[in-house]
Amino acid sequence: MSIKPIVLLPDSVLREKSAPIERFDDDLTRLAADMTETMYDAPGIGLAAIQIGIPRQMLVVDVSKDEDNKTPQVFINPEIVKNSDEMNVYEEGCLSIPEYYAEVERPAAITVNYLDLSGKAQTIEADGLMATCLQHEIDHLNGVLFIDYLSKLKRQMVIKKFTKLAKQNAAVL
Ligand code: K2U
Ligand code: ZN
Repeated sequence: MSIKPIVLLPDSVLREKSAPIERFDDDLTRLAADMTETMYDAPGIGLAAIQIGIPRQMLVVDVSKDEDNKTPQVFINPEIVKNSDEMNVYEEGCLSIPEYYAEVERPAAITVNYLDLSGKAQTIEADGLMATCLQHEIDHLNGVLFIDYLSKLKRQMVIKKFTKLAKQNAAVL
């Protein structure tokens, strides 16, 4: 297992659409382990493979918040098949857009079909923080970021700020 660098805005990699996973082998298991370790190190409660530069439809989530009882879950080729009419607003952040938070409205409850690490079909009914996190991560697999739900002005401000930061970091290296 190893901790991988997290891709940051404005890297265009974050806008790529991730490909479905078809091979369930040791490499996939290793990728899930690296993603899980990277997520805990950040720290975060979710991570999509694209955030470590790999455009494949895999995400890891752990909303347990219990340091001593970690329950990481792996979702492969996830598909939202049901959304509640009820909506929920949550102040979201993103490991690829560090230290920027904004309120995002999303369906409060969802049903997701996915494959587990052994390739077995699974279904989860999620609400609360799990529903928000899964929607945030599945957005990543489609090249969508939570800032895309903000006003054009706010989104442009955030992109400008992180573009400036990236240029300053490049100048130092
Ligand atoms: O995809 C990511 O960047 C991981 C996010 C997932 C997330 C975003 C918004 C709401 C829920 C989950 C990170 O975990 S951001 C850090 C964080 C931690 C706890 C609650 C909210 C955000
Ligand atoms: Zn994110």
